[in-house]
Amino acid sequence: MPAKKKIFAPVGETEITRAIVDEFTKQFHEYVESDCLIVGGGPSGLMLGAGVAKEGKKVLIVERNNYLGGGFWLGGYLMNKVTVRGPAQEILSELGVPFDEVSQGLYVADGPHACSKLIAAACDAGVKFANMTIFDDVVLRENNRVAGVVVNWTPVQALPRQISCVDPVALETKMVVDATGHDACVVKKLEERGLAKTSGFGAMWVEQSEDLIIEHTGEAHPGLVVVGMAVSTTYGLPRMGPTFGAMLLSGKRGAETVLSKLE
Ligand code: 48H
Repeated sequence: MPAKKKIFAPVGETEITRAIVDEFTKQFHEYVESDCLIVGGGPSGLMLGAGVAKEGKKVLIVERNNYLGGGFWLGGYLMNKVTVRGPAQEILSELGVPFDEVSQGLYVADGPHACSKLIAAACDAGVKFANMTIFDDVVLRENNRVAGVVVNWTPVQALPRQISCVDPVALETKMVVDATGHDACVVKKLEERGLAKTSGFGAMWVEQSEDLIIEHTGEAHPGLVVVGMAVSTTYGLPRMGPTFGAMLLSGKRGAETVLSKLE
């Protein structure tokens, strides 16, 4: 039954499909080369991306899921209150996330609010995203410098082997960032090739782990910066459990490292 009165612009299916395909292709074409390519769109990757893109650099985040934010939506234990220890509440303030101080130096915010503000900050800074895209391998150049990543569509991985022989594609960049959390996928790929060593994250000890992560955030291999939980996995540092201050500050520290390398 036709509508009595048309409210929406007279645009049909063909134009909608072409808009998606053309705009996606235009962006993908442009971001085949970037200044900084971050693998993983969790809190550390988003913070790093926002910090680098804010300085006018071309930043792409590759994320295997269809959503961004990683573990930041939930605080822990399937409960969506996120905690940070001081001074990380200053970042929540910068992002415009409301929070309460529940005891001296311990701050709590709503996960969805904190996560969506952080995603918005990355988008506002100009970060672009390739989601449903999974890291597969590194591109190596002279002296084994990491010069890009090899990626595929995430669903390809889920296909049975006989029909999943879909070759991946490569994206070149000036700096790669491993922000893949506990998996530390990029560092582990270098380890597979005998170029790095990971130790696996250690047992929980919040009062040590967060400082250690910030201390170890930085270039782990020429062309590769490691941030967030991937730092713990790389260097065998204790885990911190359901608190996110080190993820935010590690992303911020990682952005400074990337910017200094891009100089
Ligand atoms: C593309 C990938 C791939 C891949 C993974 O897990 P995250 O939230 O990571 P961080 O380091 O920013 O934050 C960690 C925090 O959420 C956490 O879990 C804490 C603090 N735990 C403490 C503890 O003691 O356990 O995000 C990583 C992102 C996710 O979105 C993944 O989907 C994505 O990386 N990712 N993307 N290709 N191969 N692997």
